[in-house]
Amino acid sequence: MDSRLILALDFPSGDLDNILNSLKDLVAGVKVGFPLSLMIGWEGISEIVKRYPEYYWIADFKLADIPDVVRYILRKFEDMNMDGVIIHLFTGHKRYDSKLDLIGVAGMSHPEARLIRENFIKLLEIADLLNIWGIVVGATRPEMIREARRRLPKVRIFSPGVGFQGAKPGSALEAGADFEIIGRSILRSKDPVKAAEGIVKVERHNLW
Ligand code: BMP
Repeated sequence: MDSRLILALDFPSGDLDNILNSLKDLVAGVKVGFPLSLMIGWEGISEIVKRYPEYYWIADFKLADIPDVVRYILRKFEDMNMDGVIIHLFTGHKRYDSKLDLIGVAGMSHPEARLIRENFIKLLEIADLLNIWGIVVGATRPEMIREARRRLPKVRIFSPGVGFQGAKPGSALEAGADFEIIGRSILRSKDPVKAAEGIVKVERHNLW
């Protein structure tokens, strides 16, 4: 699928099946984390992942623990049929033998993420050493996306911070990201499909 939009399914206001059915042609993947897990539980998450295999599913719990614990969690996410998983890089990591695509946090979108920002190059180096599949870099800092792209030409870059947090749709892609992760601008809109259509149109216009 040619969409570069990943839905952050944090705060769904309507029926989950409605949302997931109606966005199939617009959204390439869905990111789930603590908000939805606390809302519908692990069983609920597991069920929607299995019900909608057409999406690329990302487990976003920003793992930052010792390797044995991370390894256990990765196995559980594999059992849930997740496709990708987001881990923190600042804890240092082994190379995990996992079927999941590992996506490391290299930069964050909120202004308070100063420590992470100050160590951005080091985090990119860790990502490189691990030969990691993907990284997260906030869309609110396009210069960081450009730097990540320059240093790691092959890594997949996922970029949150579009819409509600201020970055314009398409701007992260333009800076070199592969996907924009967007939640509230779609889910809090009166018409989520229309909102997603508008975003995809701009993203395509900028890119293709
Ligand atoms: P929204 O489009 O509603 O701002 O959602 C952004 C999503 O991306 C949230 O799920 C948030 O946890 C995640 N995210 C982020 O906003 N900034 C980061 O630096 C890293 C994230 O994972």
